[in-house]
Amino acid sequence: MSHDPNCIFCKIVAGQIPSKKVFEDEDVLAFHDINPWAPVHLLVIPKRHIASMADVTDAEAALLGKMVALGPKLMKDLGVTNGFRHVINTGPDGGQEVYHLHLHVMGGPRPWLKG
Ligand code: DGP
Repeated sequence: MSHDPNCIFCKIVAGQIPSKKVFEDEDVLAFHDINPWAPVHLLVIPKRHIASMADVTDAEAALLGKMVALGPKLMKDLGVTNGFRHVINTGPDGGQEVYHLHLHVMGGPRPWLKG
């Protein structure tokens, strides 16, 4: 399925729900997470509906690579110079809440980490 009308991130792709977009091309969209865990917290998603990493096929390897490689570029654009994290949550035990594949890219100082 390329678009799921019940999926919140498909609605963001379609412009039916607003988001703070930072990048878009024909394959992927990146926007600020509504509930950030870090000073800069982006979500990078495929435009077509893929429910989770458990649904990714070999044919989507290039798409995944594009999503991962976008993170560093966007962090640099947003002035994050001292490191960042990539996280993908998959399935109930992986803590996934939104079932449209998304890569969290989180950067900036983390006050809860001491030393
Ligand atoms: P996960 O637990 O990996 O499925 O994370 C889902 C993330 O999606 C969570 O950090 C909050 C974010 N999120 C949920 N709904 C919206 C929304 O409508 N807009 C934006 N920008 N982010 C959302």
